[in-house]
Amino acid sequence: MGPWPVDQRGPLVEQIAPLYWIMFAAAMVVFAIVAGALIYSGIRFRERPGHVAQQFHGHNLLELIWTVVPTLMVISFSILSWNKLNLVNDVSGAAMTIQVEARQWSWSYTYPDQDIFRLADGSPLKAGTLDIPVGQKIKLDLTSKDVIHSFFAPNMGGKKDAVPGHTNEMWIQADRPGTYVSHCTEFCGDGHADMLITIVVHPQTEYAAWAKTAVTDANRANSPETKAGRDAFLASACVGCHTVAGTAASGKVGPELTHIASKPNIAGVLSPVNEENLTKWVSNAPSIKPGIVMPKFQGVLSDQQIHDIVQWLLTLK
Ligand code: HEC
Ligand SMILES: [Cu+2]
Repeated sequence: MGPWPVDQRGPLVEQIAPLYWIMFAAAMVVFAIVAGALIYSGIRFRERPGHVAQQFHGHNLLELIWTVVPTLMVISFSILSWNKLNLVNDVSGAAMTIQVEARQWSWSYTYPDQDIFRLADGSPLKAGTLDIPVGQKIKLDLTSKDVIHSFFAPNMGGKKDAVPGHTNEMWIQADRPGTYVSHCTEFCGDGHADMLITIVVHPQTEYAAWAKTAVTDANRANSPETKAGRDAFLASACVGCHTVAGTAASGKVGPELTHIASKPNIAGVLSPVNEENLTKWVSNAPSIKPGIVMPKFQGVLSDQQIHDIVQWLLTLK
C-alpha cells in the first residue's frame, strides 16, 4: 500500500486528501517565497568590498504583507479543517460500533454484543486485530488503559487520540478488502515502535465466516479450566511479543502462539511441545537459546503463574 494521500481506500480519506494537498501546496509556496527572499537578500544586500550591508527598518508595505497574508492563510485553513473535522466526527448511521482499547503496547478490539460475536461464556469477542466488512461505516469508541495513544487509519480514515478515562469517537470505512497496517501515532514509551494497528477488511460475504472462526478460537482460548493461565498470559509481557488469535494478544516480535500445542518443537530447539519443555522455556528461554530477546520469567512470574500459563498454552492446538 502506498502513502495515504496517493492511495485512498475509503470515503473519509477521499475527503481528507484534497485538504492535505491544498495545505501541502500552500506550505511549498510559502517555503519557496521565504527561502527565495532569504537567499536573494543575502546575496543582493550583503557586505562586500566597497559595499556596506544595507539595513532596513519599518518597511510598512512588507510588514503589512507578511502579517495579513499568513493571517488569511491560517483563518482559511482553520475553516477548511473544521469542515473536515465535522466529517470525521460524524459517526451517525454506522453499521456497528467496536470498542478500541489501547494499552502499553498493544490495541484490543471488543466487538458488539451481537449473536455472531458472542462467546460461549456470553461475553463479546475481543481480539488483537480490527476486522471489518468492506463498504460499511464502522464507528470506533477509543479509550486507553494507561497513557495517551493515538489511533491512525491512514488509508481509510482519520486519526484520534485514545485517552485514559475518556472515550473518543471516530469512524472508518474501507472500499476494498485487504490488510492494512498502521501504527500508534503518539509516543507512549519503550514499546511504542512495536504498537502496530492491524485492520483486516473482509469481503461482505466472508465476514460472518471470519467471525465464526474468531469466536471458535476465542472459545478455545477462553475455556474456564485454563482461565487463570490465559489471564496471567494476557496480563504479562507475553502479549507485547506474541499473537494468540481470539485474544487481545497481537505482538509481532516472537512467533504466533495460536497453535503452539500442535507444533513439532519449541523455537526449533525443544521437542516435543509438552508441559515439561514449555515450563523450561517460559521459565528461562535465554538459558536454552542464548541471545534470544525473550526474557526469562523465572522470578518475574510466580511458579504458579508459569504453571497456569503452560496449562493454557497446552490447549492451543
Ligand atoms: C520481548 C519479547 C518476548 C516476550 C516478552 C515473550 N516472548 Fe516468547 N518468544 C519471543 C521470541 C523472539 C521467540 C522466538 C525465539 C526463537 O525461535 O528463537 C519466542 C518464543 C516463544 C515460544 C516458542 C514459540 C514457537 O513457535 O516455537 C513460546 C511458547 C513462548 N515464546 C512463550 C512466551 C510466553 C508464555 C511469554 C510470557 C510469559 C513470552 N513468550 C514472552 C519473544 C518474547
Ligand atoms: Cu501507543
